[in-house]
Amino acid sequence: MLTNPILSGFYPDPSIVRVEDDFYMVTSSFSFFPGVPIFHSRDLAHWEQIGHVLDRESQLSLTYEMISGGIFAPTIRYHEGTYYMITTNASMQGKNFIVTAKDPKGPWSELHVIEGAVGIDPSLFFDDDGKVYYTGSAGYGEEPGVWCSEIDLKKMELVGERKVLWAGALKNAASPEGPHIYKKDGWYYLMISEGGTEHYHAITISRSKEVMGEYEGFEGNPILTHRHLGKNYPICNVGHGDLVELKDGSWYMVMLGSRLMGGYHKIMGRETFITPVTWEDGWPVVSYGTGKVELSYPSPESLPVNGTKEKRAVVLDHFDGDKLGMEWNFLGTPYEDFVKLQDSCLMLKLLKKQITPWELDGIGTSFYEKYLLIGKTKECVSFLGRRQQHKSFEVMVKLVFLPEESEHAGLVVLQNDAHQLRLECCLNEKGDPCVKCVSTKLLVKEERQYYKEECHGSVEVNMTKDKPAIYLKIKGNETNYSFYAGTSKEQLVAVCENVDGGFLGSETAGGFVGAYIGMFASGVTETKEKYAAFDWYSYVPIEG
Ligand code: 6LW
Repeated sequence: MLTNPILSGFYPDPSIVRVEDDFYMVTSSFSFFPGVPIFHSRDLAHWEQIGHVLDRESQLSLTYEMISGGIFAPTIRYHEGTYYMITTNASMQGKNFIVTAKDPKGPWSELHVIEGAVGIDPSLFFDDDGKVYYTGSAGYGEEPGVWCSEIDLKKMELVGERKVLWAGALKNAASPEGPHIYKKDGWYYLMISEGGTEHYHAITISRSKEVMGEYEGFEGNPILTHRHLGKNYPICNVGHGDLVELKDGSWYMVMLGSRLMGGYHKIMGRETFITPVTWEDGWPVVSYGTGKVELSYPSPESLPVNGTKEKRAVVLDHFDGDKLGMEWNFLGTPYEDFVKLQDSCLMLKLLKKQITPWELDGIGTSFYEKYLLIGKTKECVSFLGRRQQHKSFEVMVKLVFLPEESEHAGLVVLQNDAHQLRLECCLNEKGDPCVKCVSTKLLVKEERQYYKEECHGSVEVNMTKDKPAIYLKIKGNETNYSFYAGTSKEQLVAVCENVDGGFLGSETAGGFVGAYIGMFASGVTETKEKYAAFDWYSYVPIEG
């Protein structure tokens, strides 16, 4: 059975390739590090992460100024023994680059920046005559449309003129982007997305006898959208897809979509879904007979069902090894050594920079002004998190930390710097250790942004000074988040229950990412080095 989403949680803009019996898929990663997670499957149902394409500073240099900057939609392709991944780093003046590997597990090469390649969403097409083509979306300030140019992969440079191929199916289509070219039965098919990556997202297609055009749009466009299904339909935003042909000649499409939680709330952001594709009269029919992304499909007949990965596996990390598991992400490139694995604990250094907005500082800054701050600093935030992947889950940690003045450590449900729910260990007004539940929200007044912090509950905790251990637990159920703490794992007390986390959805918070449940630490540590120790972290999926 193919059960959707095939990658739950924040995994947008999927791109897929088949190499003999193996399928590989990559997704966007924005300002999280390492970048571009890569997955493997043999049955299209079970996907196992095999690494990250961008796993070192020389490939990926990011700061935490803008979570939705960084790495946009990647494309993965394979040709004659080499894997190619091409993408945009929005935080590197929007440069488009290629990295290559002989083994998709890595190591991947250093960046080959493609000079003159404007816009986002680059893709590669290998034609039968040995020529290779680059497609991408229009550059900043240009007429919307997708363009194409031949590319020389030995020199890693564009060849000849670039030509606009298609501007989408609708007249004045919004955001024609995410192009991929495929060849089938003597036709070149150009599949793109339009309508913007939110509710009106759609996938459309055109075809041509020549790779550089003229492309003729399909009269039956769009071939996939959920925009007409209403805002109560449980899967929305469907778009940005990539096609794959199986050995037996059947076709599938992977695409992004968002599952709604507790109303029109997209807390987990954009996830990866799959549908079968059939061809009729030379054009694709997506999800034959229903025309929309279903929650499940029969497994492809020609593929062995050999996956083992349990979709609702409990994750319990004791931080015993000397390397972090692949599910963990930093926010920005970890320039400083603020994270270490020591004595079977994850040690997070208390850094001065907090995970809440520091530039807005309650005064107000426009989105654009904030964008200009990208790359201005290399300061890190002390954060390590994994994605929220289920509508209902429980996360628990054991934290060893005795807070002093201005010091905080704990758990955070993070959509971005200004949309968070935190369960944090700190000092209360009396100067005693306590655990607080605090929300950070962004408010917009007269086009200026302000952020607001609110305490939803606080409990005092009696920690022993020599071994100050505390258990923190967050329970999420749709938009309700509940927070618990205690010095004994068996006797946790409620700090506050059923806090409305609807504001964490990307429809309110904006941006391209999805919720993380992370650990963090901050404090003024100019004179001393202090760490918060996380002994273990468990993530228990409950539903969805
Ligand atoms: C991506 C664009 C889009 O580059 O959103 O869904 C942008 N589509 O194609 C960021 O994910």
